[in-house]
Amino acid sequence: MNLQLLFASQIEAGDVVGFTFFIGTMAMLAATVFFFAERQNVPEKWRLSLTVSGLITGIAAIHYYYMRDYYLTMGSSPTEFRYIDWVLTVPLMCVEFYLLTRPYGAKGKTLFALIAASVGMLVTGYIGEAIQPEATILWGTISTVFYLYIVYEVFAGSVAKLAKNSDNPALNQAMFLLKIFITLGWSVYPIGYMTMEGNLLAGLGNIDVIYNLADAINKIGFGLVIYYVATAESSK
Ligand SMILES: *C/C=C(C)/C=C/C=C(C)/C=C/C1=C(C)CCCC1(C)C
Repeated sequence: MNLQLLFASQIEAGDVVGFTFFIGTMAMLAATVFFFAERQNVPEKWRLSLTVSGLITGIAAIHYYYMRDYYLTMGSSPTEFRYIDWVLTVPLMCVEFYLLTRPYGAKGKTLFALIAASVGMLVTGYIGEAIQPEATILWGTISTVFYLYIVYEVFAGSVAKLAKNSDNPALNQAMFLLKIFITLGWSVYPIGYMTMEGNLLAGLGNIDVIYNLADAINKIGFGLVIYYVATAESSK
C-alpha cells in the first residue's frame, strides 16, 4: 500500500484550524457510537430520540471527515460540505423537539414549520457566505429572522406550551436545557459568520474554528441532554 498517498493530507504542527477539523471528526464519531450503544439502556419511549441524536453526530462525523480533507488539501473553508451537513442535521434537531413533545400532542404542522424555518435560515446564510459575499449583511439579516422564529417557537410557541402543559418534570428539564442550546449555543454561528472579511467581527477569530467549536457543543451536547433526561427518568 502506498503510505504516501494514505497520508496525503498531512496536518502541520501549529495548524489550529486543521486540528479542530480532526478532533471534530473523532468527537462526532465517538458520540455516534455512544448514542447508538446506549440506546438499549434507556426506556423504550426515549430510544427513537437517541437514534436521532446518533444520526445527527453520525452525519456530522462523515462531513467532518470530508471537511478536514478539503481544508488540508485546498487550504480554504469547506463551505459547501459545511452547509450540506447543517441542512441535514439542523432539521433533525427540530425533529428532536417534535419527538419530545409528541406524547403531549405536538402537531406535524409545528414540525414542518420548524424544519422550513431552519432550511430558510441555512439557505439564506449560504447565499450570504458563498454566493453573494457583497450582500453578506442582507442575507445574514434574513437568516436571523428565520433563526428568531425558531427561538420564538421553542420559547413561546406551541412547542413551549405543550412542554409546559405536560406536567412532566423530566421533559421540562430537557426543554430548559435545549432552550439554552438554541439561544446561547446557536448564537455562536452568526458570530462566526460575522468574522468574514469586511464584516463587523472580522479578525476576531477563524470562522472554521468557531463553527467547529459550535458544532461540537451543539450536536454532542444536544444529544447528551436527551440522554441525560432519558436516564434520569428511568433511574427513578
Ligand atoms: C449542527 C449545526 C447547527 C446546530 C447549526 C446551526 C446554524 C445556525 C444557527 C446558523 C445561523 C446563521 C444565522 C442566524 C445568521 C448568519 C448565517 C448563519 C447561517 C450562520
